[in-house]
Amino acid sequence: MKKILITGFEPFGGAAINPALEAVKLLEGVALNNGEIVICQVPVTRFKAIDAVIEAIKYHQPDYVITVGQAGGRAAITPERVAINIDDFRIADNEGNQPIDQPIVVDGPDGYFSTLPIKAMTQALQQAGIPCQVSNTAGTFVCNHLFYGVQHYLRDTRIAHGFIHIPLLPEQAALTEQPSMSLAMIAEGLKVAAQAVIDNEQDIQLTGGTIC
Ligand code: PCA
Repeated sequence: MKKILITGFEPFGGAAINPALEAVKLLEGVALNNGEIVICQVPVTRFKAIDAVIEAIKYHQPDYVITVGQAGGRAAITPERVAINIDDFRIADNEGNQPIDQPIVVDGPDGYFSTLPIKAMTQALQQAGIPCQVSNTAGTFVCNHLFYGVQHYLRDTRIAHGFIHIPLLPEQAALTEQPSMSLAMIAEGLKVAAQAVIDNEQDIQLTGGTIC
């Protein structure tokens, strides 16, 4: 029986909700084939986000960790390929921090790849009828910060970790032309992704690149 920790960010940038937190709340205690989901809530702050997830890892002792955040403008659920060692915040975090070009870990490696089977996750969601694409950038805000920091913390362990960005909810996008996805589909997508992690020790070969 595998334990998978799925974390969700709190609202940020003045918003009232974050679909990541709403979806993760729906997944608390959900049973998978050969697995179960535990969750944790994460503040959108440069100096607290990583520690919140580390505390949850210590408490739950999971086999796998999926960190989840909102990505306005994206039309699909997007497992991230890589985290980079840079904080360059276009807006302030929830405690007013707005670093420009600061390393997340001084003298840390430039980047960490996801250690989750991102192609298998992507294919599983697509086969379930849920829009999903590999993403090759998690940005330079708190989501990338958390992805990098947790990957750094777990670098010498057997615990696999990766980050997934999700679209806005329809109610968040209602007054705009931005794409959105229902909360039910986002939650189902994260559950399918978690099952794919448990089912795929090795990743599969699937095109996930882009041409600029
Ligand atoms: N999305 C932001 C931070 C929190 C969240 O849910 C990001 O993509 O960095």
